[in-house]
Amino acid sequence: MPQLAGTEDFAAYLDQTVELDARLDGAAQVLRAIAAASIEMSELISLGRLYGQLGASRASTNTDGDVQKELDVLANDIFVSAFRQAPVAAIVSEELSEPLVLDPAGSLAVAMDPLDGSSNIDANVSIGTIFSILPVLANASSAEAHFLQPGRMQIGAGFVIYGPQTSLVFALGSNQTQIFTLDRRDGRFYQAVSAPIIARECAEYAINASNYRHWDAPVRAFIDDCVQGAEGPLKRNHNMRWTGSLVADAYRILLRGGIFLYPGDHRAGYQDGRLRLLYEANPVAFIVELAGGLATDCVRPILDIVPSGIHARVPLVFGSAATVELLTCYHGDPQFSADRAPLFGKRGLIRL
Ligand code: AFP
Repeated sequence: MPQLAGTEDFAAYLDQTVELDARLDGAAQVLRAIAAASIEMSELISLGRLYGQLGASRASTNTDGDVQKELDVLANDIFVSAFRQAPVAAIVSEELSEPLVLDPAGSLAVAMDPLDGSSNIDANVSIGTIFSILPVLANASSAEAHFLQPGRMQIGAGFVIYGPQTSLVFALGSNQTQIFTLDRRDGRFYQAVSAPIIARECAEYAINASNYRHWDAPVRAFIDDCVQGAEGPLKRNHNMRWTGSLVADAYRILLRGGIFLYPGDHRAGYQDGRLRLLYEANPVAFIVELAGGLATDCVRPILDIVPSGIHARVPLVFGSAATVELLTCYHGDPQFSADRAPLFGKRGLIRL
């Protein structure tokens, strides 16, 4: 059997991290529980239809109003069981309308999307589990109160991506983002990428372009400029990717840069976009910022936003810092055009 590729295994990384900062011990226990549950999830997902109609729709709907898939509900059950092994006081899940109280003496509150991208299950496209770890609030008036903290308060966050590799992408405390990949030969996660740094600029954007007619003018103007390529104000050709799976787009952007946009739009119910602040935008923003990128709601940093509710939606833009800042310029000045931007570099590259 060839030598295992990983240089450091997951347990050793967590032990070292907690040795350096004991306050992260609870969050490390949550991550161990997530890693164990994700192996079970990965095996189920890899069987696809052999396991049954994982992508089959149920009669029930989730908080998104989306019809729940068999695997959505199964994933929720698997991770709820896993969190009972860690000091978790309460859980918020996209699949549960209300917070679920686990151990009232627990020190942590965990928000999760147990299975993101479930519309891709039957398409054999990468899907994922997204999680956010918060400290509980002393004397909280309700289980919900723990979750109405800005994302800047997260102790840890990240996602598991079930794709060609099953990888755990996370950050703990102020430590840089890490990517650990499951080696099925021995059932352990090994460090695959340590502290990825998102390229400051990019020529690749991710957006569901079919919604063009619904976007606000600044988003249309930015995408128009990207589409104009080298002949346009950005003076460089761009590429587009849209996987329909947040974790897949986030993983790609972590490794090769880019900008992801799910803005609010004029469709009924989409004024704040589609993605959820607590268990989609905040976790992604946490690991993106610790990888040198930025995450906003087109204008404000995601991590500074105080949630209005546990299932609140938020417009989400994240990725290469200079490009995210450029998009903010389009929102700041209705007449903004990149080629007239005071910081516009000679070589057509943005100097922000
Ligand atoms: P599902 O979990 O319903 O498949 O939604 C996936 C998602 O929340 C996120 O992963 C994608 O980036 C986004 O929705 C795709 O949204 P559109 O289907 O509107 O493009």
